[in-house]
Amino acid sequence: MVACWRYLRSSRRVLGFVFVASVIWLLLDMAALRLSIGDATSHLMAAKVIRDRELVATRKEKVTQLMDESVANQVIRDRELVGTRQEKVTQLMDESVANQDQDFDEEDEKSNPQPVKLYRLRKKGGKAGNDQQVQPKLVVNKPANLSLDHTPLLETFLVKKDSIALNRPDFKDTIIEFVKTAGNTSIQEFKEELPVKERPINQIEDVPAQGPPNTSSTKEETPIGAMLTNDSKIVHVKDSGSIKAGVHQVLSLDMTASPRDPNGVGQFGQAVVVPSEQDAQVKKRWNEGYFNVYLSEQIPVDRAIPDTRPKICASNVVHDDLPSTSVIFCFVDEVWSTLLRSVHSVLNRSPPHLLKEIILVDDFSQKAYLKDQLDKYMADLPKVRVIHLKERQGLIRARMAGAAVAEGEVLTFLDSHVECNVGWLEPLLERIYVDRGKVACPVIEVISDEDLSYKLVDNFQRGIFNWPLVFGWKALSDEYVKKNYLTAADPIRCPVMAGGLFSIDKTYFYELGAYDPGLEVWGGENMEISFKVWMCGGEIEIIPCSRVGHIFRGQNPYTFPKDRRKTVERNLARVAEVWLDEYKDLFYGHGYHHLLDSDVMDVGDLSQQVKLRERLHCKSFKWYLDNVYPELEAPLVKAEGLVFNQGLRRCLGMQDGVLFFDKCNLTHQSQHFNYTWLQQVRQQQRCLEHSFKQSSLSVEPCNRTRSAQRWLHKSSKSKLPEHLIVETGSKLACLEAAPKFRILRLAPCNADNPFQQWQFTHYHAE
Ligand code: LR7
Ligand code: MN
Repeated sequence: MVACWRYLRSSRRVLGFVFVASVIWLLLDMAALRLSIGDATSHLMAAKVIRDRELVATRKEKVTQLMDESVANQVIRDRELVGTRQEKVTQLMDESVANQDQDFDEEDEKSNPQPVKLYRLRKKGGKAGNDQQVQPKLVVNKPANLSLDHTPLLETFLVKKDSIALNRPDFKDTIIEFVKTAGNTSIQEFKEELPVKERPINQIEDVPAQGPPNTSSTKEETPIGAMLTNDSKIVHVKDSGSIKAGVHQVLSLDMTASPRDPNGVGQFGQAVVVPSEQDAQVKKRWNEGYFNVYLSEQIPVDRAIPDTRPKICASNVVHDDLPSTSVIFCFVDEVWSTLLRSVHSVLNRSPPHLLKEIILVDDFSQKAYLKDQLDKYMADLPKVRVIHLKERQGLIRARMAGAAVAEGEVLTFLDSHVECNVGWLEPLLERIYVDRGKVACPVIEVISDEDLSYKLVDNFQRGIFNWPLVFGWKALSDEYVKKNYLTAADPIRCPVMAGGLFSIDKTYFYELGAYDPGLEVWGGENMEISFKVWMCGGEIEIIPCSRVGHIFRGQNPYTFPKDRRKTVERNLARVAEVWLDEYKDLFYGHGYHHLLDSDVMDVGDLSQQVKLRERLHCKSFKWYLDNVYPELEAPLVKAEGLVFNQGLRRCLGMQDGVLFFDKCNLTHQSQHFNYTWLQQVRQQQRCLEHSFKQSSLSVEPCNRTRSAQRWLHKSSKSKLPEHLIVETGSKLACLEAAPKFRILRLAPCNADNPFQQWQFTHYHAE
């Protein structure tokens, strides 16, 4: 028993030992296992971290990319909205500011008969009130409706607006001092040009003693936008505050506000009826300009005209450091009085600091008064330069001659029989300042060719074209105006411009390759520049707050070196060839087939223009139609689908150049044809051709210049709309399915023969 006990004891010990040992082993094992697991995990973790980091990085990239895009889009939207918001804010302010302004004026007048109200825009870092440090550039007597007040509400808006101005790299140093003298509305002095330095932007400071309340201290960092963080929190994007653009209410300068001769003929733009006994004189001089030249000569060259701007325009704000402009008038044999009235209207109603010069380009006029007499007259006017071209260049190259010598930052082209209205210039320059890719056009108002009255035109008109590239005006629909909350002052995007009156950044004009110098004399250049601007990244806008009157007349009062019609058509064909891609068929198809005949028309070398379009990476004409002018009907073909013969009740087919008839089946590509704008019956690159002489038909490679491939069908001019007709001289023949042999042939046209009647599946246009 004892032995057994001993044995057990010893075996118990052993067991105990074994147990303890295995526990220790187990523990060690677990530790080792844990170590190896930990090891593996850390490897895995490391890999995961790397992957995660990569993921985060790409996500971050994507997020920032998206954010960038959305910010960029926001900036674009903001730019569009600026005008709208600006008007809305100023509209709201309108009354209160006007009242304030009035109060201020009255107070000023009582206490200070001398210039009293100083409002100064300073260089960043300039000290308020330290007048010695600031050299005045321009002293302007404040016109009655010019508010220089600086209200907190306006300030809030300004901060928002600054965010847009930040994009402009080339802010120029501008120090403008406005001095208000009660009752006097003219420009007092043009003191001194300050050297223009490169610097970020102006800071607004007010002169505390007599100036408007200093709002800069109360100005808070107003959010200019908001973004969502990853955890959906809103973060305000704030203006850095370091860069502030100065703005002012648009200058309504008008030197003719109290005209020299208020009783002058046609004064204030009023209609004049010439007494009937002077009819003969009116008639005699009419053809000099194809308007009432006799009456024009009696109207003061600096007459006043009514301020036709929408009411809200006068209180709009624009930047202080707008670019300067060279105004370019090209003319050939322009009437003396209208040319002078054009020039004076610019001098009298443009802020002098923005008007770099007026360039008159005489396109080899034949009238004697446009030589020495003109030079002498203009020599007495400030800033006017006259260039006499040595030979007739035509309007397009004359404009380029003017641009070549222009020194302003912006080119402003005007016809030579216009009258610029109050406040016309700043709104145009403002748009270019906001975005140098914008081409800004004024609203073109009407100066009557008969009574020379200045007529207000409707708002919301935009420049459009119809085929074959015919310019026209079309009002935006009420629905569109309402839907987009358009105010009467909002810029209107135009598919095309009228051509004669617009401002464009000078460097941008040259980046676009200016005008196609191959365009002759007159016409089509408005289409060229419009397509070029839109397709190569710019925009064309009408600015309703800028208004310029233009004498519209029935005929051109100058000669065309070649036939007028042919000149214009050739210019348009150049434009179509360079810019219209496959849509040029619509141009030629709408009555200009003859332009395809190289014997009749030589459009000249287009290689430079084509290269330019490639170099600028301009978008397609399809893009232009989809994005800029979607309202235009522009189906690429007139009709398409199956070609059904009424008599045979079968469809035309074509396979390997062989024509046949078959049961109609839309799924058979061999039965699909197009009826093109060039009147071809076409399947891919093959066209149905006729030989009139031999009364035969064949299938040939399509060639848009071949009249043998033209078939008249569904034409409003034709008495046989269902027929496919060929015309040779005065003879007609019709396409017929010969019932017996089911073949195609040409036969004398017969209105009642169903075998000569054809129907395409879809008609897109007549
Ligand atoms: O060989 C010429 N050389 C010139 O300098 C032929 C003309 N010109 C001058 C001419 O003296 C005038 O000042 O060019 C200017 C324009 O000629 P207009 O006034 O005879 O043209 P328009 O007003 O009948 O025609 C419009 O279309 C033209 C197409 O080439 C030009 O783009 C014009 O500038 C343009 N006018 C306008 O856009 C004003 C509004 C008319 C509308 C709609
Ligand atoms: Mn004109």
